[in-house]
Amino acid sequence: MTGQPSVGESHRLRLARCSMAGLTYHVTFRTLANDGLHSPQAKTLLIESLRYATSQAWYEVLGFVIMSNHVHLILTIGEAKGLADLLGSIKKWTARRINAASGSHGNLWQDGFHEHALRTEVDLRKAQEYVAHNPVKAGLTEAPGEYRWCWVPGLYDSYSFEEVTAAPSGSGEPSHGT
Ligand code: NI
Repeated sequence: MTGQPSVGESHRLRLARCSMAGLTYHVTFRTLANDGLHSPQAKTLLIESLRYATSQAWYEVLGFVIMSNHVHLILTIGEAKGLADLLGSIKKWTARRINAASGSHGNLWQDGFHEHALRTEVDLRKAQEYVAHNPVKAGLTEAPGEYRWCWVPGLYDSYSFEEVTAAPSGSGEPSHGT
């Protein structure tokens, strides 16, 4: 057969390549520098990459928080890409864009990432609370849900995904600092 495979066929091929589709993970990845994601611009670029990958149905985002030197991301992966592939794409794209925006060179990210599979609703809820409480533990906000760079659907989503993404693109700091 030439040309495009039928939808059903490509679906089966992808499933065969990636048996992990549909699983949910809590993923953590870190910058080399302690302030690698300090600027609002860097955080915005990271969210843009999450949004792009979501639009491509590579995964569904079930929560994230962007701290100055690391990111927590809860996601259910789709059929097109495995977890390592997905994280590789996000890290590569954001490194290029964030370096370009800040005039930096070299590695933005530490190698690899830490992943934890979430197998039950209870696991998922615990991970979502953990993510949302990161800025509180860091002393950045009083309560979960107040941090500009955190979004957990159904729990702490006073900003829509789109509103979180629509961050100031200039150099202004958000009122709560990092
Ligand atoms: Ni953390």
